[in-house]
Amino acid sequence: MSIPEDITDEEITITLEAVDKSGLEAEPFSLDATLLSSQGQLIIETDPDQTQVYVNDTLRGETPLSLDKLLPGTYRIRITLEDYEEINETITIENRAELTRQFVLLKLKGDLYLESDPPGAKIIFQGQAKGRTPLKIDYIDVGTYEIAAEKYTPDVIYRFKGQVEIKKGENRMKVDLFTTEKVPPGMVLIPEGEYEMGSDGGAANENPAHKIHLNNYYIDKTEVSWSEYIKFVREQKRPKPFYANDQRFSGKNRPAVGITFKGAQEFAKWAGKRLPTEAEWEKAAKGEKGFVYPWGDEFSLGKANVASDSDGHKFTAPVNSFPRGASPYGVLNMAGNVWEWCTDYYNATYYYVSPPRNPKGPKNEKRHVLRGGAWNESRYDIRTTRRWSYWPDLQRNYIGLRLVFPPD
Ligand SMILES: [Ca+2]
Repeated sequence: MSIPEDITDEEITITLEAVDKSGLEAEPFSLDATLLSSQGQLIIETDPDQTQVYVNDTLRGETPLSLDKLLPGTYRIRITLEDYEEINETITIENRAELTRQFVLLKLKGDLYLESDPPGAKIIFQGQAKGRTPLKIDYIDVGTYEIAAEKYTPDVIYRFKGQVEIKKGENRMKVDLFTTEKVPPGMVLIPEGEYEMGSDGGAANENPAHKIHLNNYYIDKTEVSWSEYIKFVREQKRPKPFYANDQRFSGKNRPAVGITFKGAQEFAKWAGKRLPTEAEWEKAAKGEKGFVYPWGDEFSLGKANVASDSDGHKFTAPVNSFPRGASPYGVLNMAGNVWEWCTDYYNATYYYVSPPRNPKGPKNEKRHVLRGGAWNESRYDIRTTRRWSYWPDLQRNYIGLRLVFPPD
């Protein structure tokens, strides 16, 4: 008998029967023989799966893949997946071997070179700040990414938002900072960076001193004056605030007082700005060196409006007074004159749990933060780290506000 050469099954069974030719009755007997083919099996698994597997340049399917009935020999295996490094491997299949091979595919990488017009823009790649242009970001998985850029100058904010596709190797992108926002007049840029908030001395609620990183923002150089606030009141047809008619506090260039927290927020919205966070307020007041008073570490009469007539003001002073008491950024009356609303809720121990970047205050408290002291306070209460708080709906003649930009 012959066995066909193209057997493809793993085994075949041949039955042989013997016949006695002598004519005598004899017990027939049979013999079972099993012929095993010499084919092997190769199982290919990959991470990630659904890769395409070529065997000797012929596409055989996607992983996980079982290649059966391979004759013994050497095979060229190529594994491909878009955006991944290709794998090329030679695999030898032995007689009747059952072989499982696993492969990990590596993502293709690219480098991104960024420039911008104007240069010096902060790049935010997938939500993370990466540095300033010109900038190189190394070894990025190929793919499409969100990219944003911003540049703050004293008068204008430049912004960009878009996507970048990273291909293998070198990628170049010129970011056109096409969206511009004009900074409202009378505001000062507080540059992005770290400062020390709070104090290890002072009152318990000022503890501990801790490092805070803030993004760029602008803050009003002066407290909001009656002339600005009355404009808002007229435009919105609101009742005129009580103290606007009180001679002790009235006058176009004096700070608006008796403003509730809600009133302050509504004014801010109308002005296209917002109230500062407590952290923003304090940095603008004390500078990167962390002065006790906006102008330095020593109190001195004549640099702020406090509870003393010898500074020239029994009640509120004009918002542009005391230029010698300006903070390192040139912000006026951060000590004395009026307490200023901050957007944060107040919690005496918040500094122990505050996040290190752009903190926004605790949640679910009742009072809001006030900072800076007022015309009726002592030198202790006008320190840059001094914290106070108030219920949001009360109107007091020693509470006013100043605002920051941009609103979000
Ligand atoms: Ca005074």
